[in-house]
Amino acid sequence: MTEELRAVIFDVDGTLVDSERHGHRVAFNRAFEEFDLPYRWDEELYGELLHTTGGQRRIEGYLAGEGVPEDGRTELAKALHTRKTEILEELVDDGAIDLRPGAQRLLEELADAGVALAVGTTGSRRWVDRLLRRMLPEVRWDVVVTGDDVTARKPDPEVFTLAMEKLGLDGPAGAVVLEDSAEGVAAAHAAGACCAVVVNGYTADHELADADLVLDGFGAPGEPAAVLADPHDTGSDGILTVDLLRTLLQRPKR
Ligand code: XBP
Ligand code: MG
Repeated sequence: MTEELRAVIFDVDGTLVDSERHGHRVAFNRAFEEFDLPYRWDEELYGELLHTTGGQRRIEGYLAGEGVPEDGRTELAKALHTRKTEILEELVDDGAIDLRPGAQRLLEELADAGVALAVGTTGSRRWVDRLLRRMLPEVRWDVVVTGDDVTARKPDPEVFTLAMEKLGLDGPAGAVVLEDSAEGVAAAHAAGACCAVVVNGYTADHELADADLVLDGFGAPGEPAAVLADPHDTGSDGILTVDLLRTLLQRPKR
């Protein structure tokens, strides 16, 4: 049976935008500084910390590793994360975060093709809404699910299951998830969805053997992305298009 492509669910951090190195990481460090804490996350350390999804969880796990006593640790992580979120909003307003090349092209093509557009991120609602409004003002999102809307973060599937439910899909068969990380692929597959990956500098070495397609970007005519894995033999030329996502959806069931 041919599956119809009904919706694409986009991860935000690392997928739609290059937000981690010069956005979130900087905001976490400024919050530490303002709280007179000695912690600073350099680019390399931050790559390891990214495996803990969700900013508050990331801080709390780090504080535990630094020997901060359990009593008061959650409260400190919460306060740091609240301030970090405010700082990130300022960075968004200052234009410190870039869209990934080709993301906007694909969004426009999908909208023209009548495919529903959704966001599924573990990031916080406040900055996500602000970033989408500022950086993609033309895009009409059908559904936006953030970390504030779920009880468990990726690799738990809840964010994608909820997005598909809100999209009104009667199952994952008509949806493709676009992700950048191993945690994202695990979440998408646990939700039963097809998952294509556009890796970035932080996720190029992630374990992505389960992904349905791996490119190192969205690609553009004349500037294709590198095809790093094409397990379903789509014959991708390195440009993520609506047709490629439709082809991917016809993959054999796992
Ligand atoms: C992104 C995250 C987020 C951001 C920080 O994961 O884990 O926590 O790094 O945002 P994904 P918050 O791209 O898999 O959704 O501080 O708002 O959590
Ligand atoms: Mg991501």
